Amino acid sequence: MKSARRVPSVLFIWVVITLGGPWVAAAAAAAEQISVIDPYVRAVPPVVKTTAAFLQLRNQGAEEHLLVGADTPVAGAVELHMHSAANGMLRMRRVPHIHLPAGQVVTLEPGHEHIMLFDLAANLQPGDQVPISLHFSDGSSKQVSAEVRRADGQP
Ligand SMILES: [Cu+2]
Repeated sequence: MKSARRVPSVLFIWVVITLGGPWVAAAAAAAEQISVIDPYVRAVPPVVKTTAAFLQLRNQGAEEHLLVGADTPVAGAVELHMHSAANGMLRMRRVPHIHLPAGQVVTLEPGHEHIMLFDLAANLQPGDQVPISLHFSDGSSKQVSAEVRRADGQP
């Protein structure tokens, strides 16, 4: 198994060396500087085709980055959302990006910012792992695996 895992990294290094230069160096920045803490997706009943993903993003870099989008094979569409109170109602709306200030941890949590998943392809069971790609403003992306959890936080 070890040799099988080595091939992609060798290929990756070859690609970076061969195609490298400023573009690749810049594109790698945000994804490398941002660590993802405790990503999860809220479980919903089978008839419900939308849900949300939550996580914490720690920007260990010296510059602010933006989360500009996400995608996952389990959803037909993905949007970045935030909640806002208007006329006593808690509404959510789409936002173009979420700010990730340098040196800070930004928490996407229920009632605040979240990653909205529409048109779920399959019923997600608690304990399932959902692959999510996070896209940053510098063009880099980070792949995370989010656990499906019940709304009450129990696995
Ligand atoms: Cu939403």
